[in-house]
Amino acid sequence: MIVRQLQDAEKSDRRIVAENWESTRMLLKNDNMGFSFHITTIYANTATPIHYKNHLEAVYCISGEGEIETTADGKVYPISPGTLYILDQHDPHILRAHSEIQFACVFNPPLHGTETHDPSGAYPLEANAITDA
Ligand code: 9YT
Repeated sequence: MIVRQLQDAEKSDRRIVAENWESTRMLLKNDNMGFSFHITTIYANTATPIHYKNHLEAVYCISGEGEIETTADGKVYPISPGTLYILDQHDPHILRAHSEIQFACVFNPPLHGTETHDPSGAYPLEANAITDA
């Protein structure tokens, strides 16, 4: 059994800060659960191109407003509290935040911990691991 508190994780190297977002990775590959779990904040008035070629991801909106555009077909889906979007096709997309958005995200395979987007908007499969001290 493992118990972690977001407020503690935010003060550790589990918190990763990028240009348009920050994310606290509360559960990672080295927990051996087969997925990773993150609480992610997308900064207001940003647009982020993302393409998780190596990962499947489900994203649940806790708070905030925005939209997601799937790049292949130009479809736009609104995001509001209660929305879950599921990238089951490794869909390339643009994530737009109209206000600050808080998401809960699950990745399969799990992230190691320190990944940030590469220029194509993907995460590599191998990266440095965060380990609990
Ligand atoms: C919304 C979204 O795609 N979140 C991905 C997870 C987050 N950017 C992270 O932990 O890297």
